[in-house]
Amino acid sequence: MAKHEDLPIPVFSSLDPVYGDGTQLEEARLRFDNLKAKFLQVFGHSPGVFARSPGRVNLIGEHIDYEGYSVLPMAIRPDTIVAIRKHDAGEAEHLLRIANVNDKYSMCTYPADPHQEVDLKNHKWGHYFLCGYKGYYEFAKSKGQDVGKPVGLDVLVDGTVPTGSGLSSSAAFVCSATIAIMAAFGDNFPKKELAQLTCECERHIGTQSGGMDQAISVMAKSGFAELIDFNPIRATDVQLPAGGTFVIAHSLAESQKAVTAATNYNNRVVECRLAAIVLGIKLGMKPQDAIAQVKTLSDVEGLCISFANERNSSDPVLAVKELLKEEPYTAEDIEQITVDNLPSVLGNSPTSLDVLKAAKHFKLYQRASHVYSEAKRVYAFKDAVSSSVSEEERLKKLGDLMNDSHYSCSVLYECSCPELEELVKICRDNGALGARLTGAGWGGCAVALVKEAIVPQFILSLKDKFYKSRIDRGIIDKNKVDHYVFASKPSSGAAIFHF
Ligand code: NG1
Ligand code: MG
Repeated sequence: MAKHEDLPIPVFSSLDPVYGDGTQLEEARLRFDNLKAKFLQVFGHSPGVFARSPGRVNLIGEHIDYEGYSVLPMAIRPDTIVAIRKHDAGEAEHLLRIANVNDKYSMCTYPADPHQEVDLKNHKWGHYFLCGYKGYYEFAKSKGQDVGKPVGLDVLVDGTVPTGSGLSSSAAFVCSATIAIMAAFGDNFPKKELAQLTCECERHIGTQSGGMDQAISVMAKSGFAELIDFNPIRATDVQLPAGGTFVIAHSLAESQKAVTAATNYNNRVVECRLAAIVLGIKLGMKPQDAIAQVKTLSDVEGLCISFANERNSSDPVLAVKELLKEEPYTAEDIEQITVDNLPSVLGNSPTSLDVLKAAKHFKLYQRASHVYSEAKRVYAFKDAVSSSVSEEERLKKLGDLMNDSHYSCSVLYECSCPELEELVKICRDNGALGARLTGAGWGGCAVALVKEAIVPQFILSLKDKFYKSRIDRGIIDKNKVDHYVFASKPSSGAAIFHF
């Protein structure tokens, strides 16, 4: 039997295989009917095909995917649906017209040119579609496929993943866009190739992303979280203990990663890269070799472990503690070690140069300690899920690991914010076995592990202790609070619909 990740994206002619039955199916029907009607109204034609891809919540393994380490997310119900129609070669207009069912997002128009650059200085929501468009052409070309002359595309988008929430609205959009384009061209690729492709697509937006979000959005299976490995991308099913539920709660601080990349997300990617190179040199590599060969902390893990072994330990963090200094490094400090200037060390990539411009110093010790310890927690979490102790003990262990992960994100990686700290504390004070920020952080959501039996009471407590004061202050609408705090079971991955 073919492995799950080798299969193409499933193609359906009805909604129930993805949206199940009951109210969820009813809601999905309304969304698709609305998409069809609005598509006709905006473009004067019906859409040819639809693609959907879900958001995700990361249970553990934060800010380590881009360092090559495995992570453990699950897909959630909120998703993005893209309706698309490819123009015929003869049609006069060669434009990508990207509209949204939500009036907040006005139509974005681009030339139908796969080689255009994404205008990073002028961020627009439609840029995420362009990421998928460029990526599809690059991929098709690399496979030697003849996709003909670029033609116009009409596109209508309906997303229910809250933006800037750490639930990967961006990947849900990039994946559904790429898959819709692929389907409009009559193609279908294996999931693992799409996971890799969509990860590369999203980098066109200017974030030096790892591949977690796209991998889970493309490869998720209903009922399972997935352990995602990289190089090569692979997903292993993880069946969570039945007595626990994950509750997702929004801190209401929006984290606009594409806009703040130079000081937040990409800054951390650069710090990890520099930490890895410095470690490599301290562990005996020649500076020019370390610069050429070391890209991530996982690249020097072997050296760190050998160092630890000589001290009767197997923990790579020991090398970090002994070889890196706790005080932040200045650029000059690092350049003395690398014997080369930082722009050149980082290959003069434009997004890295933006980071260097914005950074005062670099916290190599803290970032490397987080990455190595978080990578271990992912495996400890996976082992705890399948261990033979009682469910009670398993849930407690999972909760403890989530709490440790949050501490590390907050103190060592500094990607939390006051609203998330408040929310995580409220979760723990009201019965959560563990709670942590999820996604990139600096705002967005927390995820809490809660015993199934107390979920309704737990959500009520959060509404009372966190959301009520925000409703009173007019920050959110009373009727929408269920969008900001909800329990979620693992949902299914991307799909194509032809009706
Ligand atoms: P969010 O914040 O959900 O977009 C981001 C990255 C992930 C991962 C996490 C941190 C993108 C598309 N996603 O997720 O790859 O690095 O942060 O663990 O950049
Ligand atoms: Mg994102």
